[in-house]
Amino acid sequence: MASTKSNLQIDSTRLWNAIHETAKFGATPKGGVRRLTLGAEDKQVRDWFRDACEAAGCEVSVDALGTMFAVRRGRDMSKLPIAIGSHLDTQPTGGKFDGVLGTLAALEAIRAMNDAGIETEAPICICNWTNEEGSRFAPAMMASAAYAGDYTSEDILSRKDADGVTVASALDTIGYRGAEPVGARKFSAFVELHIEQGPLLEAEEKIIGVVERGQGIIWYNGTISGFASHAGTTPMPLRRDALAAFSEVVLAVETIAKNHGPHAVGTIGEVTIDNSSRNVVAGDLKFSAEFRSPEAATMDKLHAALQAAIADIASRRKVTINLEQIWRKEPTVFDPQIVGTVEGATKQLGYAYRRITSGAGHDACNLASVMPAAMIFVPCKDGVSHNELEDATQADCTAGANVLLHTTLALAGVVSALKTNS
Ligand code: HGY
Ligand code: MN
Ligand code: MN
Repeated sequence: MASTKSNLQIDSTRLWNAIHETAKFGATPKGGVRRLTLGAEDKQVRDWFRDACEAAGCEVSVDALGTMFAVRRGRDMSKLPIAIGSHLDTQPTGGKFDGVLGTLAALEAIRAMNDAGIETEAPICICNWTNEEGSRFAPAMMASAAYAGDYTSEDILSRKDADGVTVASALDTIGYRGAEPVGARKFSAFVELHIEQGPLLEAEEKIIGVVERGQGIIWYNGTISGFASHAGTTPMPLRRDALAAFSEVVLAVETIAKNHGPHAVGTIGEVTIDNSSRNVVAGDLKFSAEFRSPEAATMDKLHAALQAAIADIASRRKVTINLEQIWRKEPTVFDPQIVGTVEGATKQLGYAYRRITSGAGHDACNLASVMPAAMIFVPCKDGVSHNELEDATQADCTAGANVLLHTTLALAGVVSALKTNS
């Protein structure tokens, strides 16, 4: 098997240009990206991605949930492909790098292999997983969760957004509801490059994060029913104020997470007051909540503490609070062998690195339950993500893509390399 010299590098400018070219699809005035899954902007970037993969000699197919697979042939097509990639959908006020870096770095790795005339033993498959963000349709990492068998395709296709649009009809609208059954396509491993979305690498001046684990996540949908009444005539002691009760729930989630630190986190990111009016005591509202922790046992404690807090708030305030757990993703332990391959590629390339746990959820966390998987992190500015200020440097993105390239070559095996960058 031929070896590739560690000086084989991706084309940094080409990757950087691709990242900024795709940022046009859903560009926001503040320099971010709003590209909700299965919307018009997602179709634009999907079309761009398909054309780019085909131009790089890949065969592109789409599964029943719209996930895109671009296969570069290997010498032995009987071998399962090495899968690399991430997602191209973003948060409503997302950035240019979350998901995009990993997907376009996978494309760039293929382009670099083409430039170097590299033939690999096993095929390689770039993946663009549908709806990683979970913002428009729950849960997050939706398509990779279905691929891993956590949900049926029928269940996911029936999921609705806030306007009542189903996943199925959104896929049909953008023309990305493929015929391929979800999970039919098998891989021998999956590796995902992603920005850290946290502050550690930047603070420690590390270029690469070799990701060993991922936090567990619990998602809830909640409702609070009090009693709508006149803001001017309802005495304070007689109120059954859903919004005041909700404010205690928000602080309870924050306090519970702080009490189970140092790694546990808790967030309430959404609330909708039914028929809100400035001079009506709120009667009914809906909200979402989530907890995360690297330990399953801590997740159980977070869950129990929230149940107790909810019961206390409801009885004191004479409101009804319903909390439905809609998703629980157990903590991820990535495959030690693949993690070692990532670490080996990082050392070979000479980048400063540390091992790290992912605070964010990723498609690789779902795939890790059905195949060997691992992740590569690079820093993002001030650790900021899920914000239009999200930013990363070209040098760090290039380093991450080089580690992805060499990890992929190590896993796929190199049959021949016509030339490497001298
Ligand atoms: O929620 C997450 O951790 C991911 O960014 N969707
Ligand atoms: Mn992401
Ligand atoms: Mn994200």
